Amino acid sequence: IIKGVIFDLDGVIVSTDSLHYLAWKKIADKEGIYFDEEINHRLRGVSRIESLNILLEKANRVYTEEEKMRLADEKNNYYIELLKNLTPNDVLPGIIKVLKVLKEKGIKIAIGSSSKNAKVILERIGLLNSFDAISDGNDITRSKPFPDVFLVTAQKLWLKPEHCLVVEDAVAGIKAAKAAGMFAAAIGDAKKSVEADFILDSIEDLLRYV
Ligand code: B16
Ligand code: MG
Repeated sequence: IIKGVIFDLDGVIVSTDSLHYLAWKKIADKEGIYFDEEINHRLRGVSRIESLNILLEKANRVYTEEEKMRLADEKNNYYIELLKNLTPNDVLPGIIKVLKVLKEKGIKIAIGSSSKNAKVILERIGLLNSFDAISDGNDITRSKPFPDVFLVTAQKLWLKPEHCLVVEDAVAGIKAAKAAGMFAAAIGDAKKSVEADFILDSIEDLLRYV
């Protein structure tokens, strides 16, 4: 029995995944490093610094820790600039309806994101006060595929992991949900995950499972 649904943010509630791509692409181009959409899928759900490490796999030299910190900061500054253009119109289709139905059914709703910018994003899209709990990259040190962000969220909801269902667009996020002992529903890129309990062709499909 599902008592709480934990939503990933980037790629599930709002398409900030495409903004992450633009910001990383700018860094890659400046550094002369090959980067494409395929590599970008691997950055879904993982932390900023781990994302940079994946991007640097294609670099032809070694970067110092100091250089890495500078590049990660630079990327985040571009990304924050891009976030300023977000409005409530950027909430992905079907989300508002699904949140409303879940609330009506008495199911708790939460955000479990790896992003340190999660609250800024939720504020911009007008959903900061819509959830029973929000956990993000500031609550944890190990990001997805570790289960930490979802376990913290379940605690904030006062729910056991086995009563929670996670909605994710990242393969790393599905792994994290399963490692947390929760149900996992995959949408978008995560549909290729073999670990997901449910595959969603659209977010409304979620309502079949709760
Ligand atoms: P930031 P999610 C994740 O958010 C993104 O999918 C991932 O691409 C990003 O690297 C990570 O947040 C960290 O984001 O640089 O803003 O702290 O999908 O877990 O909501
Ligand atoms: Mg995501």
